[in-house]
Amino acid sequence: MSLKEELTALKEEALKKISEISSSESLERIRVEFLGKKGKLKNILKTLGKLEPEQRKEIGKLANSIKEFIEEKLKEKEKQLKEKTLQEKLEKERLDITLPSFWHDIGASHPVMSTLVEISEIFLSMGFSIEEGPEVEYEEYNFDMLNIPKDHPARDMQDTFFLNNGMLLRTHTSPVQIRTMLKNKPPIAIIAPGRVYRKDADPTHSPMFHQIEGLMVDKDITFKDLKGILKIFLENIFGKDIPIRFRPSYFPFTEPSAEVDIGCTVCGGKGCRVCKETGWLEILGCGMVDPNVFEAVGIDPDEYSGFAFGLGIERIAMLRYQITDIRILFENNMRFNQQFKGIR
Ligand code: 2NL
Repeated sequence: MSLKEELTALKEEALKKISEISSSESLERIRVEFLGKKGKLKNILKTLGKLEPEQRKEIGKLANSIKEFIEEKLKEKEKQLKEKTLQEKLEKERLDITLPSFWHDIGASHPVMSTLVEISEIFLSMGFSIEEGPEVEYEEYNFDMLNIPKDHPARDMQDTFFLNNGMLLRTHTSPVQIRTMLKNKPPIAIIAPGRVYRKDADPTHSPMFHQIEGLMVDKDITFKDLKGILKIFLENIFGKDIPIRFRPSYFPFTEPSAEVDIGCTVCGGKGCRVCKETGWLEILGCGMVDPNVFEAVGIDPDEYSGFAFGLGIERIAMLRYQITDIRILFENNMRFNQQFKGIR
């Protein structure tokens, strides 16, 4: 056999063997068999030196192209093998995502949140909209513009969380109403629900609690509007026959101001521990927006009037669900939260 014939036969043999490869180990073995230092190609070329220069050049060229051809085929095979291995792996590790998962607890809405949502829905049904604002506030928005004097005890270090940048954690959601009045012209009818912060901690006070404040501003809003709206609200949440009374009170940001009581839901007005034998429960504070507040936000108090009110959500939730210690609301014990699932 001539060298040329030997090379062509080698090419055929390699092609056949490569096509039969089924693993990366045998691929490596075949590579060494044909292209290795002591491989078949090298073996054939041993006698190359005995040839005429002209022939040597020709055979050399042929040998080179066969080497490249085999390398190319090996590379192709390697790619096929990798693809095959991946497919096998994917097939073997297939996940059935339709299988049911492990059993786990189903959550329940927190009593404070279900109370907040229920109160919000009553006001939304009367045409109020919801406004929100930041919990870190300016002293101006939280106190000054609400006509709360610089020496007012509520500003005291003992009551307010002051931050070292001159700001504070809002002590009520009133700054949301201030921001709304700065931003929008009357008519305004909004509620502002959210977290508020005061340095207070005992069975009925938590340093973080939730409030809803309400504000209505337009021409000719009167105390009658305030009474009517609050009556609808209280009857919706505590029942159509709930006794309601307005008591004169004082807030720096309203004039006149009132506190609103309902007949004790525990004893029905006879007197008990919860109502401290008075037969009444304090539910919210309210009043007509003080002219100084209107002036601070650029609303003309001779042209417009309005009412505002504020209530603590935890207090209402505690009355509704007969909870006596506020702190249990913030333990986030699932067995506690589960008890109020679906209770209205
Ligand atoms: C309470 C009393 C109240 C307000 C909050 C308010 C807001 C603006 C102007 C005037 Cl921007 N008033 N809010 C008014 C009266 C009472 O809250 O006992 N809250 C728990």
